[in-house]
Amino acid sequence: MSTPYNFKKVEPKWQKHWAEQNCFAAHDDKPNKYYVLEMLPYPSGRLHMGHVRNYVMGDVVARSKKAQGFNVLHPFGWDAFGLPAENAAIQNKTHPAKWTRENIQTMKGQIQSLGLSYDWSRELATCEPEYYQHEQKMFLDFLAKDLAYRKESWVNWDPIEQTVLANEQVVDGKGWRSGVPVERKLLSQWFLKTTAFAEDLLQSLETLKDWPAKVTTMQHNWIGKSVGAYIDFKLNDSADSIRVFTTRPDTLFGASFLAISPDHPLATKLAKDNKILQKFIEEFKALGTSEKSLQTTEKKGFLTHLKVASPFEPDQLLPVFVANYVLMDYGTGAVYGCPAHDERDYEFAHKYKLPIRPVLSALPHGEPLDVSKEAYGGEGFLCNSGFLNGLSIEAAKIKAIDALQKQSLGESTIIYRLKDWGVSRQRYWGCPIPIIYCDHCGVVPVPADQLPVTLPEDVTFDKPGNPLEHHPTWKHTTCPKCKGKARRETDTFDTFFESSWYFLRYCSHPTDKAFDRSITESWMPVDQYIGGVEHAVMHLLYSRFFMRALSACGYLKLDEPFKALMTQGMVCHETYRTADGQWVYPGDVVFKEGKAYSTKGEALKIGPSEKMSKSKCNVVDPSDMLEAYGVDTVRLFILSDSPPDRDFDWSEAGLQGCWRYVNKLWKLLDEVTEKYCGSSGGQPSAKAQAVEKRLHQTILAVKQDYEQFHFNKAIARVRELSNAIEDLSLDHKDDLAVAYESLKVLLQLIAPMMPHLAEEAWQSLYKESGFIFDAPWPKADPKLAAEDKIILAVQVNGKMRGTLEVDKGLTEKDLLELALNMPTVQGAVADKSIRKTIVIPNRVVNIVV
Ligand code: ANZ
Ligand code: ZN
Repeated sequence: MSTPYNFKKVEPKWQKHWAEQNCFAAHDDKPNKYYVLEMLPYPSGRLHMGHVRNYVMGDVVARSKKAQGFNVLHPFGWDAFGLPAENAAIQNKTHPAKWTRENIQTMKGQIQSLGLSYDWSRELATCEPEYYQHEQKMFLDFLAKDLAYRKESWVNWDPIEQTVLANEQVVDGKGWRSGVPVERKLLSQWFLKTTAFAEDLLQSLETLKDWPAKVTTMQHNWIGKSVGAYIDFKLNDSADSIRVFTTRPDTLFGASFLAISPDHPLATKLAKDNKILQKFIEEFKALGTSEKSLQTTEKKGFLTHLKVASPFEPDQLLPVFVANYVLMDYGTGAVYGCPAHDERDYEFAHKYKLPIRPVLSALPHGEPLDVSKEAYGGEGFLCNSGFLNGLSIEAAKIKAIDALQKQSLGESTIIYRLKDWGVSRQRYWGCPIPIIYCDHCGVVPVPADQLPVTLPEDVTFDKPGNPLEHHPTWKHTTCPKCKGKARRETDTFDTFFESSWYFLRYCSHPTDKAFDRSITESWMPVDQYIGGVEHAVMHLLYSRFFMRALSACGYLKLDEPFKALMTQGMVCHETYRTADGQWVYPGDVVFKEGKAYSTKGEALKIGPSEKMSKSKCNVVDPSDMLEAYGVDTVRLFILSDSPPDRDFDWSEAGLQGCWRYVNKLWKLLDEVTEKYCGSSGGQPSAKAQAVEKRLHQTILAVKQDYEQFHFNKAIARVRELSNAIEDLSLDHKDDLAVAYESLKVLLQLIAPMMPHLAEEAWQSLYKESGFIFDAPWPKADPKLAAEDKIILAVQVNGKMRGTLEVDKGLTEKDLLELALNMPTVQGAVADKSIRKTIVIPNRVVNIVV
């Protein structure tokens, strides 16, 4: 009697055993280390399918490495600080800490039900002082090494919320929650000096061979190296000059104006006694700080009374504008405009009727290019440019810079688009910045022996702004230096601070320091990191910066935190809408003859598959699926459909297909193991021998599939193999033996993906005493795996005339004879004489007549 697969019993059973036996503990003291990590989640309170996909992939890597004998570190933790907890506090009147800790408990339960092979003894939550105290120390060390500093900077300020908004939180110039126009405000903020490592962060991208090219390209562009020059334009009415940054010093003879940013100190100075300029600057400030909003708004300028001399033609006086397209925090906040060869300058020059002078021609000493319709930004040779005439752009750049340097009017330089990282947030639910302000001593870091600076628990959220600021006592303290009255910094760190080093603490988590250097160095770098491509720049770049900064402070010696990176695609689902546009959840849709209806019978419109999101109701709750189908079916489905880096379409039909397979496989296992009563030592049928061959080929291929994240291919191969086994006659004693042995190996191959079913079959059906992942990984016999037939192309005079399937190892003479026997070949050769034959082993026989 066969027993149906009862996932409701089997899955919790093995999860319990694995946990009790501490199966997934990583061993600091053992060799053969392998570190696999998924990006740590924010504890929002509910697990979604994106999480499931991410963690299941990581688990397959971890389990397959463990089964192959590696000492695997696979930890888990929570990115527990952040704004949603504060919003929840305001809405539901719960404390952020309580809300966060409860969410962690719920989500942990959900994650554990997925049967993931985590070493839970290393779990961490970034909101706990035992974690964040160490980053306060890191900050002090960064300060001492000049890798952290304070400066005034422009921020998006929400006047209602009384807080700084990130660019993404400004929607159409308004605060995302308050809906009132955002102001630009100059605020004193703490920065980490990411730019100190700009060149290294850029160059080292070359070493990240196992990162997706799209991610390294994004970092490359984000760092944005520009080679160019600073040029000083002398003011005609004073000894001062205005310094600009340009990448095109070759076009200097085409300059027709100078433009400075509305945030430029000179603009501020001029605005002091100019109401119109004041208004111009205010309008600009209303734009917000995002680069995008600055690029898309119409270019506008304010003409000042100032004039500057063109460096190579001092008699040429150029007007100076304050222009809204010049950013203060790039280069020097000032540019010279060359309308003929720069699009933005062209638009500006048209508007303000400024000269457009082409200085490039197609050929050396040729006619100037036509710029009557648009700017020309391409290659060419200099003209209208005095001593630069006839030179290529590259040669002219060098010569121009040389001349500028000689006259002390400029110098060559390299600048980066990368900015220092502003880490101050006016928030409660974050790590307090360990700084004290004293009227006598100024800015005083909290001494290391007074750390941690912990968050007060008794805070209220009834007023806008930062609760730490409103707290009656917390910010009042004494100055560590003069012991006088002083104030604490009430800003907290950007939460990317926590996620920049958490992977170090998983390796070792002493109480007195962030991590134990030698243990952490023995695990790092992370061998395989897995997460969303949305972190291509911020998180992944900040982490790379942190390794360099921590190395500079003597914490460890390491540049790159993540050796290999895999960015998984999104989980998508069709959308459903009623005639009046209401979204409908997939669970409330009934299908009849391919058409969708609501449970009330209303016809629905089926929309394309899109990323699962609550706003479109196209989400499927993992808990419902686990409840209905069990973990292994969900795992199998989420791995089987598409390559991991692509988007994945969730469908009930696909899931049911996997459900049927799980049951079919179990039935086969059950039957084979029940019937099997030892091998008779006889000869298996040809069919069974073919199964053996396929088995060895599958062993070889699946190992590679795991290495290359081709889980979908691995599943397809295993399914083919099990189909072939199912096809054998179990009444044939020797074939039954083949089925028995092959299925056992198949279990090992599929165990990383379907761990519960595999474990149950291994121990309950095959009566093995150890865990399946502790058994030696199956080895393929290359001789058995090798195909003994090969297929050759047969050509006459290079033209394809057919193929030959032949045994391996035939001689050239044999092959030729076989080829000449082919009717198509005989037709092509006819009565011509054979002049030459070319045989490329295992590939081609070519007959030349
Ligand atoms: C003169 C010029 C002539 C320029 C020409 C371009 C073409 P990337 O490659 O991004 O570094 N620029 C410099 N600082 C700026 C700022 N703060 N805000 C807006 N634009 C700024 O671009 C460098 C070019 O962007 C610089 O070279 C400058 O315009 C402009 F035919 O100088 B160029
Ligand atoms: Zn003091």
